[in-house]
Amino acid sequence: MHRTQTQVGIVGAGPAGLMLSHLLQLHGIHSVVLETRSRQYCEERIRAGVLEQGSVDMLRSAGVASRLDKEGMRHEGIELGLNRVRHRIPLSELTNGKAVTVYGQHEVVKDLIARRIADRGDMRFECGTVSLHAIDGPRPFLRCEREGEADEIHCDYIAGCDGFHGISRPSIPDGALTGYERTYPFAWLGILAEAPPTREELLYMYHDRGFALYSMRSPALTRLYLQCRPDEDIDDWSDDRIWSELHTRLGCADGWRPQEGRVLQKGITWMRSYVIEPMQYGRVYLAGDAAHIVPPTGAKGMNLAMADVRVLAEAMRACYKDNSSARLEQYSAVCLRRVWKAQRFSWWMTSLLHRFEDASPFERRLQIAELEYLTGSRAAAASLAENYVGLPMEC
Ligand code: RFL
Ligand code: PHB
Repeated sequence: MHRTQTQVGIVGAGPAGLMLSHLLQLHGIHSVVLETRSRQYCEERIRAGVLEQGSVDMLRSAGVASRLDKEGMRHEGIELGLNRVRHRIPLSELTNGKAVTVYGQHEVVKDLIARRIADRGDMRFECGTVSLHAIDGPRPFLRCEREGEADEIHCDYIAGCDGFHGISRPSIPDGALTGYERTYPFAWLGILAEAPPTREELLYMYHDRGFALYSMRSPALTRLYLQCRPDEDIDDWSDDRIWSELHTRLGCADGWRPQEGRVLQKGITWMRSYVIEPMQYGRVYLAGDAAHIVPPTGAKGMNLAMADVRVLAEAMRACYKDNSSARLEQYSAVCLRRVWKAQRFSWWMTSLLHRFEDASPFERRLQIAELEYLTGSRAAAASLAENYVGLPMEC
């Protein structure tokens, strides 16, 4: 058995785990990152695409935004579509110049891995089965086991950054935490297409047949989503069927419709809202999807992960450098304030834009009325804009 001593043991090399490890390094705090998947898998997994203003600022001030600044696409507005007509929400105009940046999550992950390697950080991919031990005592440790070989990482703290299906949250004793959950009666079928975007901004479309989203990844790649049943089989969706449905739902009265291209990836994503409280037990601190999931409609998941680790890194700095554990004790309470606001916004955007099969005719009319209010009232649009670009970090 091999034994390593570190200050913070981090489970998971997604945006949360990698960013935390980088921020800790900037504070002179040592960490080890354990990841079950390969580096290539982490760098190629297509997921989120929209960075809030605060996440961009944070990546910049942490010195990991040089490629983001070159390749990221700053968007100063989004479009909402209703009855085949688009309405622009001028995000920047409504938020004193704030904007979002379209830059793939896997690109953020690539940039962070490259920086951790340059800084000689201890990151272990394909590390085998990870388990957490002695988490309610002063000397917790992580164990990873592969082909009979075991490694133990002894640390002061464990950061559970291993996503919704990770091992950190289930390692906490039953009854210690409370989960709040909502599932939605639909999913998203997403594709990545080799087609240059023909709109400058994202288009969120309400349609009688279900929601559709037009997004992008680069000047050559379009990302599109369709609301579908949660039990849908991806094999039932040929590329032709997907494009035909995208044309029906996204096609606008002025003749615009998405440009087709080779489908490079397709998959189905379920929709869930979930929060665990508190986000900490003993010496384990949960961050990102390990502690909360939002439906992707508000584009908040990766941004919340970034906000969590910012609070955690700062709390750990205060602990090691100022000898004060007050911020660490406040970690969960501080994060949850933001998490619940993002939950509210994501739930609201989801409810506003999707087709609910069991909605009564009255409820459908209300949904349309709300969309019309939003696209016709500056006050209503300002609230959407404020949340979409991201609430202030201290919120
Ligand atoms: P991740 O990215 O899931 O990373 C967790 C890492 O932990 C590893 N892992 C383990 N490692 C060791 N031991 C174990 N036992 C482990 N179990 C798991 C995993 O392999 C993985 O590498 O969590 P993190 O870092 O908290 O980041 C969260 C984000 O990934 C997530 O919130 C976003 O992708 C959500 N999301 C969006 N967020 C946005 O901010 N803006 C968006 O536009 C946006 N769009 C989306 C999205 C998520 C989507 N899907 C696929 C769920 C669009 C979609 C379709
Ligand atoms: C994406 O580009 O993947 C994306 C954009 C906006 C969302 C969700 C996903 O709300």
